Amino acid sequence: MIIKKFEAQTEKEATLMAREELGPEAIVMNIKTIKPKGIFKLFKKNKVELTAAIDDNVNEKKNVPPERPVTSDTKSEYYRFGNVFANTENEYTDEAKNAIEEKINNIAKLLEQQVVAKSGDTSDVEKKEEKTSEASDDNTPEQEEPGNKVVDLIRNQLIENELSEKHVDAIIDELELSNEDQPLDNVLSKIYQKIVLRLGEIDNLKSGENGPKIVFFVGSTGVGKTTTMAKLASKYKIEEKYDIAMFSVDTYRIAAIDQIKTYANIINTPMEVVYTPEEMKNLVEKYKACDLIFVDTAGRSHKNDEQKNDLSSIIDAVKDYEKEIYLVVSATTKYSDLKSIAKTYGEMFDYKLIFTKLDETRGLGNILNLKLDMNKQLSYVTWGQNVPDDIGSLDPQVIAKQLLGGTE
Ligand SMILES: Nc1nc2c(ncn2[C@@H]2O[C@H](COP(=O)(O)OP(=O)(O)OP(=O)(O)O)[C@@H](O)[C@H]2O)c(=O)[nH]1
Ligand SMILES: [Mg+2]
Repeated sequence: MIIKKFEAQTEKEATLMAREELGPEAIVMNIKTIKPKGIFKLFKKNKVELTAAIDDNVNEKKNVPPERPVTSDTKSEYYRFGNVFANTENEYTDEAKNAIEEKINNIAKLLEQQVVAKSGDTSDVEKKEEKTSEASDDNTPEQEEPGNKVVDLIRNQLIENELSEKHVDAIIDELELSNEDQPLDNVLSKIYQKIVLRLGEIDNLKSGENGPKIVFFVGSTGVGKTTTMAKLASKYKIEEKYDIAMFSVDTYRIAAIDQIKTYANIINTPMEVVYTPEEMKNLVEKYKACDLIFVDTAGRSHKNDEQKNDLSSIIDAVKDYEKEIYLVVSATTKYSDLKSIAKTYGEMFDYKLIFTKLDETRGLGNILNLKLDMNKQLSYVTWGQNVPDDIGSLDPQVIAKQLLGGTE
């Protein structure tokens, strides 16, 4: 996208100038009246400054990441963003083109808002106008400040979506852009790719190779551990036809056991309550013919040492088996808490991250923040209370697009 300002005596004249230079496709983004400044201002007429933009269609198609399969969850809110940069034979699909256009429109709208907001900021504007009028008194042409409006805009967008400034700046620095305005598509697709790469590989849960795999769901109270486990258990039992068992070590509350019993009954799968590490060992032995054994744990405060020790001893009891530990965190939790939770659990064992409640927040930057700060693999995301529908593998392309301002 090329963004240019045109100054003329009238709006019509400025529009004609923009059309002549940028062509009939140019979009008018902002028009403002410039009052003359300086000692001769009484003798001067108001001017009109028109900001126009045009998409220059410079797409760096070669840099576009390879096509990824779209998951079967296309009907859900989360996947409504589509596979934006999917391309076949280096050509954008219609869907991709529309999505890019939509994104550019959104960012163009944002830009427009910023231009309008800036014109309300009188101190800045006056300083600039003073400079302009001095310059025009001298008959020297106005010098545009060098800089990357597009990069600034994308930077703001990422920070607004709660990606830490240090990560945003690291991504932008890696682009090694010159200090000149860049085509929007070009910068967007480069930043998009950097984000996708940083989100990393996403593995789906697999069964054990030699015997059952034991899958633990751990995390703070109320983040969605039981619901997430029920979603995955249903998918693996019904869609993948796996042999599964469900355990609950959430013995703090009777209601928790009932909750998991209900899910186990619906999907017709065995369910056991585990009270001690010894029982854990014996029950895993009992269900060793299963592909997956899902283990729900009590929500616990990561600050409570006794609860942490209970959990560690349950996990230790089955150390000879293949296992996967999912730390379930809510995307709505503030970042300092997320980091402290992730750190505490990291001191006990290695884990993969599941982010829940994506439907309750717009700022998904914490997903990437946590991934980068903790160096833990991302896995699933959930976006609602429906079992088993509202879950899917995290799609880095979808998250990257949302971080860059993809619309809902
Ligand atoms: N909006 C939304 N709600 C969710 C999501 N996942 C779970 N919930 C809801 O969050 C609440 C808590 O879910 P649980 O699965 O019981 O959470 P938990 O981590 O097992 O809770 P404790 O066992 O008490 O620690 C329930 O009302 C769920 O329906 C989600 O992705 N989005
Ligand atoms: Mg629970």
